[in-house]
Amino acid sequence: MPSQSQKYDVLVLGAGVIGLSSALDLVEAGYRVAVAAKDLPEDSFSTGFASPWAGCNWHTFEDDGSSPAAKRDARTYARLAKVAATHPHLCKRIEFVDVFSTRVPAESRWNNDLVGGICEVTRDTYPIPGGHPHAHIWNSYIIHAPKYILHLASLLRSKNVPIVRTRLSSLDEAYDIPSIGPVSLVVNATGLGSFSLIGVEDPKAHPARGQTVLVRAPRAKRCIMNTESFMGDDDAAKPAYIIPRPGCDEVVLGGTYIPNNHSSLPDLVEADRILQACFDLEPLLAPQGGGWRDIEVISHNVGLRPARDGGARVELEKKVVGSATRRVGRPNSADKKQVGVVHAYGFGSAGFQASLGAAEEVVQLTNEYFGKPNNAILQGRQAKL
Ligand code: FAD
Ligand code: FLA
Repeated sequence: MPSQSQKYDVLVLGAGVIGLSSALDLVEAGYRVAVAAKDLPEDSFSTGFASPWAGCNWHTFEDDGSSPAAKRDARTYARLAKVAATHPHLCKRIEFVDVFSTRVPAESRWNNDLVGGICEVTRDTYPIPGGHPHAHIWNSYIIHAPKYILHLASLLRSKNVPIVRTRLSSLDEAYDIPSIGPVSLVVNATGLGSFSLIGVEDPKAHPARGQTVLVRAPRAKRCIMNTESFMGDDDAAKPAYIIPRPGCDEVVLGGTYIPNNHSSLPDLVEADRILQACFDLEPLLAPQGGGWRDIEVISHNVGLRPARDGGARVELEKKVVGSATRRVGRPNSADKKQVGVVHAYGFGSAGFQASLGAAEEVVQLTNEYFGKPNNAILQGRQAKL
């Protein structure tokens, strides 16, 4: 059970979509939570974290519906219905078109039932974007990523959860941050930070560079995805995707997925390739009668996805902290303390679409650490987003 002598039960390290969603579900489950991070949701232009740069949609990349990642995606899809109903400027269910060069049976996709059915069409019977031979038409969610994380932060603050700015060099420091005080459980939601955070230093964690072009295109209303080669190594067919943002006339055009590339500098040749490929899929991106060069560009952006070989790490680790928490000028009060860490990082391309499912797992692992039953989740209690 949490200690009553401490002000907070759990410190969530990281204020991207995973840390914030987890913090909200933890509060709802009755925990006293604080959040600390070097990049905060207000830092909408910081390339120090991934969340503000997401497209952002729910478009699962899982093949197997029974995988932990697919389960997270499924829970998030279910919960996004409520977000869309209450905050349509942050999240909206719209038409998605996935284009393919070869037939992909709709019934082979695990999310067919979850999303209310995927309709398989061919170009003989349907005007498929870009003239591709095959497509799936279905409905899913788009999210305004930078506004959504601000919304999560504002919900947390309204529940008196402090969100403090700090950059830690070691995980052990998180157990006694000066403005927060001692905690015995830390949620490690540091994304790419888990590669270099002392005490985690996960060699499987790496960046996957994603370049996008943010444009103004009030006529483009559908999410169109040509992601056959996404995350693959087929250079011939580079991915292109069009993701409108809810509540405004902005559209995110993508994109690239380049593992182990740390550069946040946009490549303008790549930007032209994205604009052309997206215009081929959706001529409504340009003003009436215009070509791809007439698309109104707002900004060229790069975000580094927190990828991880083998997928996201969501697990409880028990450990002892002590000597590494000792910092120059600070008393050595935390020597040899038994603590826990719930890791929740490495979500790559899927942090938003996995976020609410991942948050539920974080609560379950937190309950496990504190020896509490997991009935809060079973009874369907989650943060009201
Ligand atoms: P981050 O957002 O990176 O947050 C990490 C947090 O940890 C930050 O607050 C950071 O400051 C903090 N931190 C790190 N190290 C330290 C430290 N040492 N000390 C203190 N704090 C630290 N996902 C989708 O689901 N759908 C999409 O359509 C989608 N599109 C994308 C498009 C692009 C171009 C990109 C780049 C990403 C996209 N993603 C999408 C992926 C998504 O953005 C990420 O998976 C998600 O943002 C990861 O969230 P996170 O909270 O794990 O990490
Ligand atoms: N998840 C998004 C990305 O990572 C995509 O770029 F759906 F757009 F692919």
